[in-house]
Formats: sequence, structure tokens, C-alpha cells
Amino acid sequence: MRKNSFCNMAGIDYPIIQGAMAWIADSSLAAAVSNAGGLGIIASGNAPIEIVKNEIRRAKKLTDKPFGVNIMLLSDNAKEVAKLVCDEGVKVVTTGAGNPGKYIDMWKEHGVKVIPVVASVALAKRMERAGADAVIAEGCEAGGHIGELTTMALVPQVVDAVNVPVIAAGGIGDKRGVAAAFMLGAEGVQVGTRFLVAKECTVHPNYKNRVIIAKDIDTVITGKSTGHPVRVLRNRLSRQFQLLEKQEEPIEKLEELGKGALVKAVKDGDIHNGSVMAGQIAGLISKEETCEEIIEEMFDLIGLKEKLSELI
Ligand code: TUI
Repeated sequence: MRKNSFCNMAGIDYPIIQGAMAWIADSSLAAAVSNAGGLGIIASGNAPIEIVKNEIRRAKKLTDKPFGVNIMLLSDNAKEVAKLVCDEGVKVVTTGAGNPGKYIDMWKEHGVKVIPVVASVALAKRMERAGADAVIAEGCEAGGHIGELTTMALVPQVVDAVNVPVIAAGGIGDKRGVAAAFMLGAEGVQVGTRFLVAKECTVHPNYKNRVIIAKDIDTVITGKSTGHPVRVLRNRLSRQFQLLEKQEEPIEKLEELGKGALVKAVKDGDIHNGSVMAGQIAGLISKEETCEEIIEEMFDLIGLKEKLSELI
């Protein structure tokens, strides 16, 4: 595949960003994706600043290719991480779960490329005006914290609304998803769930296996009532959560239930009582592979091109 303008801007070979899965996307995964020609991302989530700093320094040792850091804007230490990426000379920042407007000037002054995740046309336009280099339009098929619109509806509307490159995210798990994203006008894709089962991903094996055996209808959305909707694989915790939401229990009770739940699944492998975040495409994902194998499959578009020329 030829490099496009997004590849040139990010300094990568394939227009693919690895999704920033909190507590999962560490230096091992990010460096493996970058070494395979994509853009690896370290997810800072709500991790302490020292952990994020160590992961950035470790990634620098594991790859000489560009990688990025994701700032989760709901985190208490988002401001500290926003400054850290400047001090550490990180090349690219992606953001999630909020509006990063107040940090953009600082990042630009430090030569950091800024790629916010947006879930609406309005935020995409605001980000372009504020100086974003590209935007990631993420549909609600994605795992974790999500917006309202689907990828199919969101991506072309964002493409028509802004002049910066648009990266499609949510529900993309193989080369057909990549081709579809390009047909919608995207210049790249962001992929989370498929990289979650990569050989280089250090998430607990129980979590990987849960994604591998997942069926199409296995994800549910919890947290709509708290204003923080999150897509997870259904389990004991998600059922408890949904029951409390149905009973209109106070937000504090729901927040208490959710506290530490992601770490429980990611680190301890407790896939029954932990939060197993994954996208709707989990049902398509059937095996562990290296990041290189995943990227090669996703951009082996020659066969698809022939199929397309038969269709249109
Ligand atoms: O950020 C994500 N996904 C995440 S973050 C995360 S950690 C977490 N854990 C527990 C509760 C909440 C978060 C797990 N998954 N994806 C990027 C994303 N951002 N998706 C949707 C959005 C988004 C939604 C609304 C971005 C901005 C927005 O509006 C902001 C505004 O002010 O208009």
C-alpha cells in the first residue's frame, strides 16, 4: 500500500493507529505496532505519572519509530500527563473522553502532532479550529468509553466537515473494515480490540481468551445513566451494573462498583467481576497473532481491490 498524507504526517508506513486501551496499551504493545509500521500508542488512562514516564522511556528503547501517548481527559492527572509528553519529546498525542482544547497550543509549541478522538461533527470542527493535525472519528461500536453515533454515520459526516485527515475507529477488525473506512473518506484507521489479542499485548491471558471466544452479541453498554457510557463484554459485573442502573441507584453506588474494575480484569484476569472492555468486532477476532501479522493482513488490500472492481 502506498503511503498517504496521514502516513507522512505521522512518520509511519501504514495508516493505522493502535487504540489506546487503558491499562492494556503499554510500551510492549505500542513499540511492536510502531516496529510493524503502524502508530503504536501508550494509553495513560488514569495511571500514576511515574508509570506513564517509565512506559514512554521503555518504548524509546524498544523502537526508533514514532509512537504516541493517549491522554484520557477524565483522569485526575490529565494535565500532568499533557505536560509530560512535551518534556519527553513524544511525537504524537491522541486524546479521549473529552475536549483537549486547553492543551493544544502547548503541544503545538513543542512540535507534538495532535490527534483528538471525536464523537461528533461539532467537536471535530472545534478541534480543527484549535489546530489539531487530524481527528479520530470513533463510532459507538468501539470498546470502552463511547459516544452516540455509529462509525458508518459519523465518519462521512466528519470527513465532509473538516479539512484535516480523518481516522476512522470503532468496529474495524480486518481488511474489509479498512476498505470500508477508506470508502467513507477516512485516511486511516484506529484499531483496538484486534491488537488486544496480539502476541505482544501483555493483558492477562483470561482477558485475551474472553475476546477470542466472544460472539457478535456479547458486548453491552453500561454507565449511560452516569454520563460515562462504556462498552464491555457482558459478565457478572455488567449484569450487576445494569441492575443498579435499572433500579436508578445513586451515581456514587455505581462509581463504587466500577472502581478498580478494569485493573481487576486486565492484571488479575478476573473476567467475571472485572470490567472487560472490548468493541463489537470482538466476535470476528479468533486468534492471537503478532502485530506484524495483524497489520499485514489488514493492509493486504489487493484481493479486495479486485472484488471491488467486480462490484462497481
Ligand atoms: O476514551 C476512549 N475510550 C476509553 S477511555 C477509558 S478509561 C475509562 N474508564 C472508566 C470510565 C471512563 C473511562 C476506556 N475507554 N475513547 C475515545 C472516545 N472519546 N470515545 C468517545 C470520546 C468522546 C466522547 C465525547 C470524546 C469527546 C466527547 O465530547 C467532549 C465534549 O466536550 O464535547
